[in-house]
Amino acid sequence: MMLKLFTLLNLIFISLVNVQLVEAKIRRYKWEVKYEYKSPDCFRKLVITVNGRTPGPTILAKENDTIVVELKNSLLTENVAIYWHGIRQKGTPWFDGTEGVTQCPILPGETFIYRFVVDRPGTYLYHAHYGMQREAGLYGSIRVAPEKPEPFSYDYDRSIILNDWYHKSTHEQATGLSSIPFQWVEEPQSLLIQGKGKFNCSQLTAPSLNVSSFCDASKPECSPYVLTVVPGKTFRLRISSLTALSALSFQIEGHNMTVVEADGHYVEPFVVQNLFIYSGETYSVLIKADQDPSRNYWATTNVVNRPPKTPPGLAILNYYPNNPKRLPPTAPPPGPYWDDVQPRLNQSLAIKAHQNFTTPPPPISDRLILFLNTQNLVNGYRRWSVNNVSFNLPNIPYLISLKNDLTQAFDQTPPPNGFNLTSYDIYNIPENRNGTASSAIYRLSFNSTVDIVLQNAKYNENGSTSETHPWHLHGHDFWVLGYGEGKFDMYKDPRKYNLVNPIMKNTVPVHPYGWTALRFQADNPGAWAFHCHIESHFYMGMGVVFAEGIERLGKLPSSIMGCVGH
Ligand SMILES: *[C@@H]1O[C@H](CO)[C@@H](O)[C@H](O)[C@H]1NC(C)=O
Ligand SMILES: *[C@@H]1O[C@H](CO)[C@@H](O)[C@H](O)[C@H]1NC(C)=O
Ligand SMILES: *[C@@H]1O[C@H](CO)[C@@H](O)[C@H](O)[C@H]1NC(C)=O
Ligand SMILES: *[C@@H]1O[C@H](CO)[C@@H](O)[C@H](O)[C@H]1NC(C)=O
Ligand SMILES: *[C@@H]1O[C@H](CO)[C@@H](O)[C@H](O)[C@H]1NC(C)=O
Ligand SMILES: *[C@@H]1O[C@H](CO)[C@@H](O)[C@H](O)[C@H]1NC(C)=O
Ligand SMILES: *[C@@H]1O[C@H](CO)[C@@H](O)[C@H](O)[C@H]1NC(C)=O
Ligand SMILES: *[C@@H]1O[C@H](CO)[C@@H](O)[C@H](O)[C@H]1NC(C)=O
Ligand SMILES: *[C@@H]1O[C@H](CO)[C@@H](O)[C@H](O)[C@H]1NC(C)=O
Ligand SMILES: *[C@@H]1O[C@H](CO)[C@@H](O)[C@H](O)[C@H]1NC(C)=O
Ligand SMILES: *[C@@H]1O[C@H](CO)[C@@H](O)[C@H](O)[C@H]1NC(C)=O
Ligand SMILES: [Cu+2]
Repeated sequence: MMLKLFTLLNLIFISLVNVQLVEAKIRRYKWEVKYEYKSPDCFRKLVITVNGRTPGPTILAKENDTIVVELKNSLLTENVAIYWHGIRQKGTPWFDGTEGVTQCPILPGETFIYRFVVDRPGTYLYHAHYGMQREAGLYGSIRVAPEKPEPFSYDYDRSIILNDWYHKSTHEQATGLSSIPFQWVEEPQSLLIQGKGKFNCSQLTAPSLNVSSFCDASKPECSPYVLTVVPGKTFRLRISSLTALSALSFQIEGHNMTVVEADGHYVEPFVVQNLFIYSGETYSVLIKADQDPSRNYWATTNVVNRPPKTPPGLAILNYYPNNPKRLPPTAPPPGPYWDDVQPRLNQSLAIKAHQNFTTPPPPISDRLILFLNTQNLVNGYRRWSVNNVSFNLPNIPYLISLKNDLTQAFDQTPPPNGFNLTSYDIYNIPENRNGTASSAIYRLSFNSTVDIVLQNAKYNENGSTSETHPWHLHGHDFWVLGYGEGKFDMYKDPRKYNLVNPIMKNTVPVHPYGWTALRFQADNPGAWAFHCHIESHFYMGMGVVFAEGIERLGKLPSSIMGCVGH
């Protein structure tokens, strides 16, 4: 009875919160970031929390509100920076939160104030952007309510972040990735749904270990996430992924999902049983609670693209007023076959801008940049590269060195604008795998229209497939002009671009042995990272930086310059 009452109150409370959103214009948050022992998947380890929680608090705002986050770094011996994923930071490029690109790190004990406008409705995220801290647990949701009516309706609104989870610390992982011999992070131990998973503690038995002291499946903390629905009602689920590595599918037993939003843009609705989702993406789906209300159902997430060694993540879709803890009577539905690229490509192709919310791209672009994704050896270290160049962050953040003409701060040679694909075999790795590393950046003419084509290839001698890379752009949304299989043909393929109703996104997958074409307007003065959203890949150099319109920027706030000598 108590549980039922609690659930009902919870539903009422959420409705009240939604109503309250209408008035305030400045939303202030005081956050303290620190390490704490937590057991998100029953295994106890040090995680980074925001105000004691992981995922951190959800930011609820209305279109054009100003968000002010006063962030105290209580990590004791570690820097931090928080990135506002999907927020374009028009006029405030210094509050993007990307350490090394837009700001100096926030030192232990320091308080830093982020202040920015959420100028579009939609589903966004925040997460650490320093080292590999994101996967230590520093992440959460941003939900921006619209001023205008949306092209769909629903009764309740929920945010669910999917994640994968490692038991090793990020420091141990980073050390392995930057060692000779290279030590890969391997597959994650668990999948988390809204911060909750279940690792099988029995796998840890060893005579000398008291496993229950650090892995305890009976902890309420790692009970499955419960999504309570009211029969007959329609729920908007804002599903996002912040995985460190995994590409995921998400499904709800017995319920189809209608996709209505992607990365803050309304989608021409389409129905899926499995939603494929890559790290850095956000979607809204609608589900109707129209199944047998006398039982509960599974919500599951599975690894795709890599041979799954991680068990599925499980949550419970609870039909009110059933007991939310009652397990569904059926076995969780299996995920799609991990190595089947076709349905994933199909989903990518199915995502189009909603007919009433279409902003067509400029018909032609001013510049085409081709990025070939490869794994290289740089002085014997294994690195990810584009066009044979692996990215190194400089000591002084680009925004500061660009604004102050500190030409010594990073490599001034322009990086390669493309790669000769004619002579490159994407299905084999080259005999000479050596590459170089550089901190050079791409300077874009202000307000020019830029096309990017990302080309995938086989990545190492053991990989049977090439890997899906979700590329994420800071400071802009891009139009997704097309996806293709095989090698991009610079003369033929652009004729097939969708220039009519392409979706705009900030994160997009590049499928195995395929290419993805994007277009964006370089209209946001600042320095912006564009990188693979897989945590270890970006750490290994899979990214670039674009700079545009720096001369249009006013004085930079001194708060971002803590690492620069005066
Ligand atoms: C929010 O701000 C943007 C950019 O200034 C503007 O285009 C938009 O119309 C504003 N929205 C509302 C509801 O005022
Ligand atoms: C799209 O716009 C048309 C014309 O204004 C309107 O009739 C229709 O209801 C709209 N569709 C949706 C789904 O909002
Ligand atoms: C947990 O692991 C143990 C030991 O490997 C195994 O016997 C058991 O079947 C596993 N349980 C589940 C639910 O997978
Ligand atoms: C194992 O750890 C649990 C939980 O910390 C504790 O209650 C129990 O006494 C320990 N058992 C032994 C044999 O040390
Ligand atoms: C889900 O969609 C599939 C394919 O369109 C359809 O066969 C199935 O009946 C639908 N299931 C429900 C519960 O609506
Ligand atoms: C993918 O889409 C194509 C064309 O629409 C269709 O023929 C095919 O059956 C789809 N494949 C899958 C696996 O969904
Ligand atoms: C690749 O670089 C290594 C040094 O890291 C060097 O020993 C080797 O000769 C290079 N290979 C080729 C083919 O240039
Ligand atoms: C690309 O490589 C091909 C084959 O090696 C060569 O014929 C062509 O001239 C190269 N193109 C450019 C622009 O260098
Ligand atoms: C990549 O760069 C390395 C080092 O400069 C060079 O040896 C190699 O030939 C380049 N590879 C390709 C495919 O251009
Ligand atoms: C950028 O270019 C577009 C046309 O492509 C124009 O409408 C817009 O005013 C320009 N913006 C700025 C800030 O110059
Ligand atoms: C490929 O596999 C072999 C044998 O397992 C291993 O020694 C080697 O390091 C692997 N190479 C890469 C690039 O993963
Ligand atoms: Cu990647």
